[in-house]
Amino acid sequence: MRGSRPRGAGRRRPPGGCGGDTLRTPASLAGCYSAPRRAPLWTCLLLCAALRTLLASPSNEVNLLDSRTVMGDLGWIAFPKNGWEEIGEVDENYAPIHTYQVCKVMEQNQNNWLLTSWISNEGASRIFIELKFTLRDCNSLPGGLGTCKETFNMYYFESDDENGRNIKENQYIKIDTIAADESFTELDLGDRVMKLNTEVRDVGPLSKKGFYLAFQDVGACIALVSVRVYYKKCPSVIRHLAVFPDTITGADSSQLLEVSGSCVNHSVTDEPPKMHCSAEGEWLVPIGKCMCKEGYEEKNGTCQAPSPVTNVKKGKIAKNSISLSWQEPDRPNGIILEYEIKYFEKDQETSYTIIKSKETTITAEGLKPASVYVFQIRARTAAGYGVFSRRFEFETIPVFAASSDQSQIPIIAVSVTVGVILLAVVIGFLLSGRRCGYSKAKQDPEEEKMHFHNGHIKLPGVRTYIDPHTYEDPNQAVHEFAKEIEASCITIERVIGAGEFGEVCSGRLKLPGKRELPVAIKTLKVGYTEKQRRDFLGEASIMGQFDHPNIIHLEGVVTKSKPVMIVTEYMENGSLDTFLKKNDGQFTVIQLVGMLRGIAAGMKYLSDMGYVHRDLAARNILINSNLVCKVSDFGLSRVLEDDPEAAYTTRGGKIPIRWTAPEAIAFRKFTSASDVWSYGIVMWEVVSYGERPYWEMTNQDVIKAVEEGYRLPSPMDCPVALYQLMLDCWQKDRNSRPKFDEIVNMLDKLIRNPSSLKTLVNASSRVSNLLAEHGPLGSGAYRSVGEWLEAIKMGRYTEIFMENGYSSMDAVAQVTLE
Ligand code: L87
Repeated sequence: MRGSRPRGAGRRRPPGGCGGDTLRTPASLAGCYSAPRRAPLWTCLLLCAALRTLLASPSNEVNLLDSRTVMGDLGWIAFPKNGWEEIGEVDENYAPIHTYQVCKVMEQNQNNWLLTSWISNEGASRIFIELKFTLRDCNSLPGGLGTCKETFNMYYFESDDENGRNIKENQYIKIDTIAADESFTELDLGDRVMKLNTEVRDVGPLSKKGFYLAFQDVGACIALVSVRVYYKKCPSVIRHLAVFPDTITGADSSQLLEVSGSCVNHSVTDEPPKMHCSAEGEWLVPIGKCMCKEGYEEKNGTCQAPSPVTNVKKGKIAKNSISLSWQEPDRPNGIILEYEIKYFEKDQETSYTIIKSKETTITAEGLKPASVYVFQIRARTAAGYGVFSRRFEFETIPVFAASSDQSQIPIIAVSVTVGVILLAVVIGFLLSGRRCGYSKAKQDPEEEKMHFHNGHIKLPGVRTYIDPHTYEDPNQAVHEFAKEIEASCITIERVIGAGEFGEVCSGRLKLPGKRELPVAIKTLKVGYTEKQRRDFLGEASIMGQFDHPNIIHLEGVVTKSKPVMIVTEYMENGSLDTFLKKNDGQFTVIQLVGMLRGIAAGMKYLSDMGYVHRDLAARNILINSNLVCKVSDFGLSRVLEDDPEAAYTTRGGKIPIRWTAPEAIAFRKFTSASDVWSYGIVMWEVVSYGERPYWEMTNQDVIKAVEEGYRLPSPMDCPVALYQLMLDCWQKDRNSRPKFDEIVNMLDKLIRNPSSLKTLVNASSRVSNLLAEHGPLGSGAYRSVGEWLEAIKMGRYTEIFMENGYSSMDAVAQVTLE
């Protein structure tokens, strides 16, 4: 490591007026003095301290220049010649240490320039410059106070090649004045403290191939210990089975670059995966994912084919033949199309035979008697071949040993039985085909698809949600869509919540041949009624039909033993409302928009499937450690019974009033458009970090206020674009509300162009703790624009409104926030 190399010392005296100081040597730094040529003590101390504080650059920083690692001459130029000077130090390996210093604090009118050599920007358009330096405090310099300065200036000049160095001073562009007060390492020198400062500045956008840096001293006492120039990149990663390449960050310090990932080998996607590279070199807001192709399994960010065959048994062995049988691999990862059996005589591997078989048995014939044969088997799925099994060795019998022909009898018997079964299957298939045909004639095409689902035939590309109620037997529905898990595969660790049916726990799931997974588990408490069990498992029947990165993933159900359980992936950060309350004010707007984007994408998927959620609220969103939000809580009739927020309406329905669209409250018109209304409330909850919608107003007051056209006011520090989207979701006319795909597109646009999020709803126009009169803008309540403006203490603007054509409340109602 660079920082651990003990540095030697140079031979010069400290610059200018510093020479008279004598400093004591801390014992811990004694190692500095084993060097071949000695530097002044203070320089050595600084360098040792510098080295101790220098850490390797983070992986998202790419150095364009690091003065500490340049072995030869740096090639920097000082003018005038008696200004900046390089301390000709070397370390114990005689490698130069490039420290520049100047200390003309006693002389008037200093203008000392130090020019670097040309630095290529390697295609980056924003670069960072990290300086490590010491600056003497003028008070510590005897007699220097009059002219002494405590700052220096840094400049740059862009040029495509190395021919631009001899330009005039005034052609350099100033980056900043650097002072020594922000970040420093204190060096305890016994009787005094020396400060090694670190300052970082950034420059951009750059448009040429490279640049020069220049340091101007106007009379300070400086030692420039190191200069590191770098750019930032988002380092290549694999997320959700997509490879994202090394990406140089954008030119603008708030820019997010949208980067497309490419699916790893043997994986595919229907939503191209994307991520955003921030100016800080961090990957943000992952969107979409790739999935292993049928036949492949995800493992450490890659997809692999079927696992090897393990269990190979010998059958009948004769003098010229060996029969084998085996079991399907533990993880076939698809339908096994055939097996390939490779065999050869032991120690004769160069000459082998391959047999292909669709069965899990073969007989290798034409073998030599009394010889050992080596067998290896591999499976093939649509994805290709898996790896060969380990070697299995079997020996043929000698010529004179008998082999009974009786053994053929069971084989014939088995063949006949298999034949009869096959015939029965074919007849059954034909009969079921006739039933399908009959149904077809009666049903419309949409139902036909559903019918095919019910008939276990999956049509690719058709993603229509099936209401588990359509099943006569709910147990059939749950097993149609959810895997049965053996209770012994689950370890329950702790209780993390309570639901209407029982506790919610965290734990681990270890399925045979799979890696152990952290999971969440909903349990059905003992003493349940048959209806409760049906409703409880109904949620699993619904969830099991969904496969989307923003929908909580069902691992399976336990129904064959008690307690009955629903097992899902584990979301480390729990419910979104609690998580936001706990982390009030801690996220960037982009992070919040990323959360909202995820929820909208999940809801788009649900609405495309024809599923209406009815209880979309931050408490029903789960969030994982990557801040990915997933829609949760699916149910049939029980949905709302499970939700403590749900209240009985006058018509006897149980509805979470604050989250529900007026038409759903009034006449139970639940649609994806009413889910959009709830989505708007979730947006409000997210931006206000888990605040309760309509605070402590009663449900009755909320219904009344919303009916009268009042809407929640903008949360604090809310970008106008987000509040406008909320208001759009809360349009009274449900057909005027945006659709979820439009919401996703809108949020994507905002993420791509973060400056669009900079305009916040003006604090004065935010009606704190009062409901904003949006929609009709209170038009019902006020007869004229003047009356309305007076009421909101804006009467002085009446004339301006009139002059600009807003003379009626109807005209005013058309004004959007934009
Ligand atoms: O921290 C958590 N991580 N909590 C609190 C959870 C989780 C989780 O993964 N709470 C649940 N998780 N639930 C139940 C309430 C959801 C709003 C679920 C996962 C869940 C389960 C276990 C089954 C079906 C639906 C959701």
